[in-house]
Amino acid sequence: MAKVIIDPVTRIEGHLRIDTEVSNQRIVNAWSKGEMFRGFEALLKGRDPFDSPVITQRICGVCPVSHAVASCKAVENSLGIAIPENARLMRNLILGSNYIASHLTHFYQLSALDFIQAEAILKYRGSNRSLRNLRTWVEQEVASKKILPAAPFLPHLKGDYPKDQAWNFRALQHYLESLDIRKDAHTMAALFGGKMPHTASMLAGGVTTRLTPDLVENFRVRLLRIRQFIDETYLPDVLQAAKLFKNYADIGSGNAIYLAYGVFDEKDGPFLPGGLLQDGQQRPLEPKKIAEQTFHSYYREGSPRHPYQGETLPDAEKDNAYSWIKAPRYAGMPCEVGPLARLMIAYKSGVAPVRKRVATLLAQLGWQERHLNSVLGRHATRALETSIIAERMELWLDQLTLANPTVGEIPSTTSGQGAGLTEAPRGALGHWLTVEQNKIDNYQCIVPSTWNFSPAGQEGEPGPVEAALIGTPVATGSQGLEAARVVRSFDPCIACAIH
Ligand code: NFE
Repeated sequence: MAKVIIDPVTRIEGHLRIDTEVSNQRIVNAWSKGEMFRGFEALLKGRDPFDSPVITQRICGVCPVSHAVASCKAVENSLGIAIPENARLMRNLILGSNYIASHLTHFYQLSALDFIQAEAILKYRGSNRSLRNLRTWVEQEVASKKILPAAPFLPHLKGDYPKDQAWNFRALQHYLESLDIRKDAHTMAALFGGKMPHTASMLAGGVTTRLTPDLVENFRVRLLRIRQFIDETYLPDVLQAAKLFKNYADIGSGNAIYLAYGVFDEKDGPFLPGGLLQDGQQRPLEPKKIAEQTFHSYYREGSPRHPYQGETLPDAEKDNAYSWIKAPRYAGMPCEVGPLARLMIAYKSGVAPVRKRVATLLAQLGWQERHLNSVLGRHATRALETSIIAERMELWLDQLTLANPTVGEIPSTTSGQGAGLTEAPRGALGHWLTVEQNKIDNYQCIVPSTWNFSPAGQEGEPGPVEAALIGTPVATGSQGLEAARVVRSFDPCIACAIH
């Protein structure tokens, strides 16, 4: 049996190695390996709980806002703190801006090169050009329809890239344009968040940014521009990739057990609801069914633990371990989290804008629902969700009341236990916290990429990405491009996964 190993997996965040075994031109076994330990949970012990949104944001520079939201919610839940309406809306707007920046980066800067013939258009070897010069130069070359000489896009894995040069040029141009749009989304998060990538205004009890008309209008102008790019460029590019790579609507299918915690709080519950979707059946979320296993992870082994009882005790020499990522399970099951899971659950729950947009997407691509469970399905639902959330952000912006408070009362409670469940761009994110006399006694995070990139469980059942890799067809002499496409469709962040 041939082994194909990708180490490190590039164009992702963090340190990931993927091992595969190939037989008869199919992947028959796969191992997802988180290659680093960090230890945020250990360093939180003994700290003031109000410091935790500041500290946990540093888990990641890509999704810091979701860590801030989860952490604020965990502290608020443990100490009985209520937040005002304005704070709820501002958190939605900061988080929504972070989703836009994250999803655009994932498609254009991290994944699109899996679907673009970079060699043909980029043979340029000049190393001293700044990105801005490169952009001007690329635009001129695109306009004059010359074959481009260049890099930072090479080398990459060899494979079946499209010969359609119009697509290759256009996608590259959008790669560059998206950098400015992403910057705008980052700025929007900073307007309400104080700064980015790690916000300064989010704390347990609310958001400290002062609401002013110019702040709101500054945000609105950028949002309108971004919405145009999402709907007229990003979404059409993903649809075009789906048309060029039809086979990837059947490749990378996961175990179809979808989990979401719910996100973007509105008055009557989250805009995108939580739940478990298994065998097409939707069930309400029961957080007590969540437990982390460490059978194949480099942590001292014990029985599966709910995060309130969770511990993080590294053991680098452990037999049978192959990853620094723990293995979260829901009622013992590995679950896929992320935009696909969120939209499937919202779709089955009858969330009107989601139902309508998913139905349109399926019709545009001539897909059945089952095609969503694929490499292209993950890209398509991520792009669609970006559009749906950006549209909803206008409503949240209109609901702000400038004269009302943005921070609530902080009670004098000093002990308690609570959870902060939300959704990061990459999926279900939970922080669990126990406070004793104003000090953190235990803090555990279960992060989206921990779910998706988890190693095998107690019975040897593969983690979600491992399961999605098994069965993937590979070309003779493959360097691993097919596996990389499956892996990147989950948008890995291993810095988060091993926190
Ligand atoms: Ni580091 Fe994150 C998101 C969180 S990780 S990017 O989105 O939480 O899976």
